[in-house]
Amino acid sequence: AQMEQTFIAIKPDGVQRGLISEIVSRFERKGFKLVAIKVVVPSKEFAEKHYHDLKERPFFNGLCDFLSSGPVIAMVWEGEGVIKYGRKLIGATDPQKSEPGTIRGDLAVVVGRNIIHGSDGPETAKDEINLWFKPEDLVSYSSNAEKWIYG
Ligand code: DAT
Ligand code: MG
Repeated sequence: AQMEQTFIAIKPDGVQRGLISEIVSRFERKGFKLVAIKVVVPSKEFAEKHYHDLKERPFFNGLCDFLSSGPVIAMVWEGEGVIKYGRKLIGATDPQKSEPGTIRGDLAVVVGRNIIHGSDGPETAKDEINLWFKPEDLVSYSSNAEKWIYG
C-alpha cells in the first residue's frame, strides 16, 4: 500500500447528534492523518454534484435535500490504504447491515440517516477532494506518531 487520501464527510444527522468527535476519533486513533477539515452547509446544487453518480436513483432528490439541510463536516484523511480501510471503519451503506464496531453499525439505524460519507475508490476520492476543497486547503505535515504507526 502507499500513502493515499480520501474524502470523508459527517452528514447533517451526525453533526446534529453530536457525533463529530466520536467519528473524528475513530479515524485519528486508527493512525490516519487529518489534512483538511471545514464546516459547511452545502447548497442543493452542490449536493447534486457530490452525488451525481446516483442521479437516476429514486432517493436522489431526498438524499440531496438531506445533505444540504445543515452543517456538514468535510474532511480529507491520509494514510496507507485509507480509502478502502476508511470504508471498513464506516461500515455497510445500510446500518441494518453494518457490523457492530463500525461507525454506522454502532451509531446509525436507517440508510437515509447513516451519518457519514466516505469515498468508494481512488477515482472518486480524487474527484470528491477536488469538489470540496481547493488544493491549498490540504496541509502537508509529518506527525511525530508516524514512525510509531508505520515503523
Ligand atoms: P455509501 O454512502 O455507502 O457510499 P451509496 O454511494 O450507494 O452509499 O449511496 C449514497 C447515499 O445514498 C447513502 O449513504 C445513503 C443513500 N442511499 C443509498 N441507498 C439508499 C436507499 N436504498 N434508500 C435511501 N437512501 C439510500
Ligand atoms: Mg458512495
